[in-house]
Amino acid sequence: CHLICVSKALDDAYKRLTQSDSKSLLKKYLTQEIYDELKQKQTPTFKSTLLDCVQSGMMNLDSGIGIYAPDPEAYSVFAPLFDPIIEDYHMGFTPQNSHPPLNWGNLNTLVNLDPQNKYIISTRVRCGRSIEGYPFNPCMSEDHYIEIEKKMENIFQGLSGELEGTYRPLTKMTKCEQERLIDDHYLFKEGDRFLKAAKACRFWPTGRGIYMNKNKTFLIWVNEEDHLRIISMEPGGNLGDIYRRMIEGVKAIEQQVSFSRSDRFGYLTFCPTNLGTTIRASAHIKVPKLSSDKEKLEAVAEKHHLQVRGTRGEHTESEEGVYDISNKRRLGLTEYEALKEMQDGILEIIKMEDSL
Ligand code: ADP
Ligand code: CIR
Repeated sequence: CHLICVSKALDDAYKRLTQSDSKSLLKKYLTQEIYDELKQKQTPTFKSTLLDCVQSGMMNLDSGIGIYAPDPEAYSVFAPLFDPIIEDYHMGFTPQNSHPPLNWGNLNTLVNLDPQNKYIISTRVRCGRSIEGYPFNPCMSEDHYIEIEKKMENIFQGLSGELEGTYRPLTKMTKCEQERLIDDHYLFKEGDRFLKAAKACRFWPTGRGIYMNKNKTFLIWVNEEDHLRIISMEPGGNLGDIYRRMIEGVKAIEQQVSFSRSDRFGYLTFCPTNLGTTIRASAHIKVPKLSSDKEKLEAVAEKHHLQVRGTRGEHTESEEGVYDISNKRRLGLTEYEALKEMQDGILEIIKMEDSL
């Protein structure tokens, strides 16, 4: 009965998608042939269906991607759909490719992107990690959320030096405190409709929270889109130092807990855009001349494999001319190469702005 209901809901949603003018990668790659091949399939352990993968993109026709993996097995069971989407987003990572081993690289080659503090307001590097033995959001029980949070609270108590800080669970924060932290770009927002439709916000706010060091330059998000988001950020453009701090954090956590990693996809994440290195290195940057024409900014960014987001993150608009510009691909290249791609592109953008 469950499968018949799923099948009907899926058929209806697929029809709406095909008739829409959605620009998502989901619409581009979910052909009738692939749809027919996958619509009866389920993952072996968690019994996730095609509907579980695509419901966010089908409910939000303005999605850029439109698909999430409800559990790690979904990447292989629904490979005929995930593979072309992954290849498109990560620019040529084909089913024959494998993600390289972890390589943080030589940090001394990463520079201050804006030593005169003319353009860059702040820089942030984040990575995502899933904890081995747990599924992704849509398949997690309330106990899973509580267990992961408890495990992390214990680990946080052992962080020292620059990483030393405090864990704040959402359940013990006022709305006002949360809003303040969101406005200041530290905390994840609540009620993301893309995540909600993907069933990633169940039992909210249970198990969700943020760890922050004293000066809020090192942060860890717990149980938002991924089990962990490990973040380093500070004002200015000192990319090398910001990256170094994130690496220290990752290494400290890794001593206490195992992360899910696959030979083909590297570190596993809920959204296929984050697979591999999972790294997004971003600058909050003001380039008024270059961005006087948004299309021109987008074109320059694309040429350098960068992505432009708004001031409050993905799916938001630019405020007061501030853009969030980051590396787009994270899979099929090393951690260092992802950082270098961001550095080279941002330096080029600054050079262009200077010359205008
Ligand atoms: P993610 O980086 O986790 O993919 P978002 O695009 O939603 O997700 O961004 C999360 C938050 O991080 C948002 O508040 C965003 O404004 C903030 N942010 C991203 N890059 C920077 C930066 N360079 N400086 C300050 N805040 C940033
Ligand atoms: C979309 O398709 O636009 C959303 N599902 C977000 C996709 C990529 N972002 C992400 O992983 N945070």
